[in-house]
Amino acid sequence: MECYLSPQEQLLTKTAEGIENPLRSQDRHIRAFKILDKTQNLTPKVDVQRGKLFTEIMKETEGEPLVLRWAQAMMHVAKNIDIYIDDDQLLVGRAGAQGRYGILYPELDGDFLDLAVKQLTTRDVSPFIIESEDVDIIINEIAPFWKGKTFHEDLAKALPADTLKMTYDPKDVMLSRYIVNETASFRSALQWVHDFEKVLKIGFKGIRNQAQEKLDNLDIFSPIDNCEKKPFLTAIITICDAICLWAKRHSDMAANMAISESDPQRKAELETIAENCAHVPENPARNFREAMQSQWFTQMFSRLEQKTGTVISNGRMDQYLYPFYKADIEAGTLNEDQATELFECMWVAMAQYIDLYLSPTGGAFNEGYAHWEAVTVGGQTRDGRDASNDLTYLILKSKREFPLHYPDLAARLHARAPERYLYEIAETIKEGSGFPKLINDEEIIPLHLAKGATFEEIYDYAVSGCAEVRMPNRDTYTSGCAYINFAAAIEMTMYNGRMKLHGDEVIGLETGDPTEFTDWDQFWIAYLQQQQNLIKHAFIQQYHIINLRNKHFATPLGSAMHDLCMEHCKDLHTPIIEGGIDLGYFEFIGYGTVVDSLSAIKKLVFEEKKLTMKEVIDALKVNFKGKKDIQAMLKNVPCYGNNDDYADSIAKAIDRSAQDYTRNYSKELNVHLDLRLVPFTSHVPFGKVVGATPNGRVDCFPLSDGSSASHGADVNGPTAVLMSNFNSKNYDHREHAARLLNIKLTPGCVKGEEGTKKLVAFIKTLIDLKLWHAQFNIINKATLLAAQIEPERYRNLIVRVAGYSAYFCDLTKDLQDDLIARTGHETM
Ligand code: 8X3
Repeated sequence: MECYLSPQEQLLTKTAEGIENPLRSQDRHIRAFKILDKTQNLTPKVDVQRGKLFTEIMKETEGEPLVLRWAQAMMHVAKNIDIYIDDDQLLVGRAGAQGRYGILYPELDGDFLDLAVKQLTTRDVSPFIIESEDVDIIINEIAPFWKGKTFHEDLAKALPADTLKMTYDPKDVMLSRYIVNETASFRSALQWVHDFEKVLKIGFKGIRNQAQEKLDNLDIFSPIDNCEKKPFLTAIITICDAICLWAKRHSDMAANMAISESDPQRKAELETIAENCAHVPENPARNFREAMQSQWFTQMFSRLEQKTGTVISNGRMDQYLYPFYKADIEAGTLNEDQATELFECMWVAMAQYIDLYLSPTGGAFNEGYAHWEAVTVGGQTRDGRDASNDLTYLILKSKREFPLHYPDLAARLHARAPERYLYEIAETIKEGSGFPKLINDEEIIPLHLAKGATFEEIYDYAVSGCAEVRMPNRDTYTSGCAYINFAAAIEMTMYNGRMKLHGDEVIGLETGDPTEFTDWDQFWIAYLQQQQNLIKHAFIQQYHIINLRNKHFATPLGSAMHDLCMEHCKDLHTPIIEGGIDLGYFEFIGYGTVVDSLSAIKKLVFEEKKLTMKEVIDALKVNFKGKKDIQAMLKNVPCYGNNDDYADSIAKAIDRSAQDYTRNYSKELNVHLDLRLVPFTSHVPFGKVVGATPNGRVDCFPLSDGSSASHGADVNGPTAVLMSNFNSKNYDHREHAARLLNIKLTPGCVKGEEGTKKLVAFIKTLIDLKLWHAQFNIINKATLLAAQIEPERYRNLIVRVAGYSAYFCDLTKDLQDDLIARTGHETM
């Protein structure tokens, strides 16, 4: 059979044959390709400077208000960190060394530093290079200060024993159990989008002036004003000065380089860089180039300030940059190609910052050097009109033409999205590297209105993470959330509170010996009790995380850009900020695995009585060895992902029960702690701790991901997958958030104009069904298998992983196999 290749596959094939990509020589792309060629395949380096400089001030300032210490530390960083102006680059500002690099945030989980310096260079997941003198700095100057002071250690101490044993190995809290997995200790906040528009409009000078005015008007007799507001406002002034100083250092450097530059073109570029960096981000941007530079400085200084999940997202770039773009185009000072070149300079700079995880668990959650600074395009304006514009299309085009896994492009969808927009999205998806991901206004807007947002705020949302969204001046920071292994709840139901991996240790609830259950209801109730118990421990974790968080983290830069923080003089890490909405989550991992397992038990054991419970358990215990007939029967039941009401109604009931829990208990934590189905790559390590499951899945195999079907279980085509997602949602509840949906199609399935039309129709169905998110891998299985055998030839193959894309060859074999095992639909 003919194997039709996606444009990405065609390009890889041609490159391997020595045929050059013609786009490389086009004016708008030459520069970015040059930078990319120099950096793309480098193993990332650890840069210790941020960790070292930050620690120096933290040592000196113990006892002072945290927000002030943080701002002082950032001033120290701004003054002393090495700065760079890379060859060919038009945008400047790096958080670390040249090439691909990661930086240290020892305040989070620096207790892993000793381990990390030993393992980083050789670990399977996302290895890093680290120089021996930097190892010395870590061991002698950074790690000793943080011992006993990190957030991770404090959290482990705070957790009650029964929650601890779900979270970490009680004997060694460095080891995660992957049952109820906290993620807060490897990110100080989940993810974020700054109000970049504010920076472009008033500059940090404007924000500083606001803080100064407030400071001047404090009540000198008020203890709150003295003890809380004064340090906060002083920190805001310090951080505004720090970022401006850092930018000015770049300006001086560019001006000096220009003096000695002999190439007239580069000399002029350096002079422009010097001029731009002298003006922004301190002042309002005067043109498109300055707006891009201002945004990029803000983004990178924010990276230096702290680890905000893996993501400081770029927000709605096609909206806040558009006035600058339009004015420059009309004035004739910018053309489309120059704007494209600037965007691509940003994309290649973005790709060089790698989110470095010290803890092995953090690494396992984020395979493939994951980070995904989403750029949001499209959607609706603040007053509900279609928002697409020339920049929307320019960014989509850059994504089709420039082969890179950054930025993580997110396209907002809505019921009145123009045909051209949907068509260009479909064409971009067909390119095959997983962009853009689709985010649906029709689900997100009403849901956030129900959670308290105004129309104006939520119409202006931006994508912040894999699939999450933020309202930059209404949302408040959200802690990293708990990832719950619900396939473990199935095991606990099968083994009366125990898990195969942990032998006789009672980990869950002793809900009874299932071989004694006489009807489905007994089994179902036992499962729900296990599910509820795991959620309970997630909420207990979250309680402690919320209470500990602002003792460990402050974000003066993030707070400076947030209206509510500035109004109330409170750091963004404050648990409750008046007027804010704290949208937190707990994560359901293994949805498809659980639904199909329950479906198999219900049908085969209790309804059709083709198997006894003992036969199922015996087969699971031996990992189906010699029991292939039973495994086949277990797989051959109604499964989630096929628009089959039998399975989908189980899925809906599980979803409802989890939402009922949060409906009852979120309020007392003052956050919306909602049900979410977004796994990153956690379904792989979570699978490793779960033995064979009643859906026929073997020991340690990855769980199903997000709200996708189990591997190979979806046999009725991709629209049936959408329908199962729709069927299983409880639209009368508001206690849910993102569902990440991976769809894998063969390139032949969407071939040609006909294929584009089919894909547009598919997207329209998704909008109609009010599904939150979907993303695509358009690839042949043969390509993935070939890339495993000949990685050098496929070094630049990009695949959609979780809420991000990555180089296939940067993934572990387990994750590669997981991607290969997902159903690749051949027809739509
Ligand atoms: C990606 C996953 O947990 O950072 O969005 O939100 S998380």
